[in-house]
Amino acid sequence: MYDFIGDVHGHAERLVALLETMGYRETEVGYSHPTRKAFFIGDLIDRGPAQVATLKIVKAMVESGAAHMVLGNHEYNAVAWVTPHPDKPGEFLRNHGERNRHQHQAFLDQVGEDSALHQEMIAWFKTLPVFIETPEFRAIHACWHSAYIEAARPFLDANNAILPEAWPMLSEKDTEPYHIIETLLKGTEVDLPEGITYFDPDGNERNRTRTRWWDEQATTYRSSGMVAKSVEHQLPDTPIPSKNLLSYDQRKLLLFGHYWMTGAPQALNAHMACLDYSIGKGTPGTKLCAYRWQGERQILQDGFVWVDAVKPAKHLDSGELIP
Ligand SMILES: [Mn+2]
Repeated sequence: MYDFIGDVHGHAERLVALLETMGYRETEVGYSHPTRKAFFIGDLIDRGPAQVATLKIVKAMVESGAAHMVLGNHEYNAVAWVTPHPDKPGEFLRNHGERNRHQHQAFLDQVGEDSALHQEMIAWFKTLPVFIETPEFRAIHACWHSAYIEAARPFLDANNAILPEAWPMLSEKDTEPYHIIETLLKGTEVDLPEGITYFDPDGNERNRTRTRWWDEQATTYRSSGMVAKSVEHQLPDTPIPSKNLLSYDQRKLLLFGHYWMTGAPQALNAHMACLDYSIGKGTPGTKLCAYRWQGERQILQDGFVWVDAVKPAKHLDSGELIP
């Protein structure tokens, strides 16, 4: 049985707290549980304070057989960042512009850009599967849609890891392969109707929005669009063309991450749970969340466990009771 763990984003100390809460203990080959396995849903890196420690914990668990992991968009981007563009000398599959560097700088600083450790982690990221499916469940970082899963298969090896020769194709913007991997690892986006734009809270004018692809009731730009509450009213409350709406077939449990959920962890519906509770922000109220699966065919509220991003001033690890 598996304990699915959401996006960690470099919060190693909180990861250890979560693992210990769930009964995992450190052994000479890393953390493990006597009867269960951990299952990381991607995005170990970027943003947080202890990304190398996070990688070392999880990589040891995967290598010892104590855990599985699927590729997150941040690990995908990390590989594309270091992979030379085959046709453009001096360039990389992910461009090194200001915005991309800013998003990745904490990782580069912590791991040491081009260090042996950096290369070791990149080599490991390349082995991670894009998705894992068993007879009972499916796991992917951002979005499961059967047609996209099938379309991705020619780019994947027998373990569902990206084939070495497929990386350049998947990174070529405005192509079908790029759209496929973007959807699986980064989720869905939709263009607003012709001529319609909105301004995000930073004042940037935008003509696209991410969508809540898992919510079958959300069929308009406003109800499905993922924008800050304060600007939601700018989105038209008109239907999104059905060809742009993805839906999940609900045939198996689906565990994913990526979406910066807030509040108390809970199922999205009977078969779907997003386990990213925004620890990447590291602010009070954000959480590192897991779902402890016991073989059930529907998501149970009792299955959610979590630790807060911000460690309480006093806690019970030492056995000391708070008066
Ligand atoms: Mn993500």
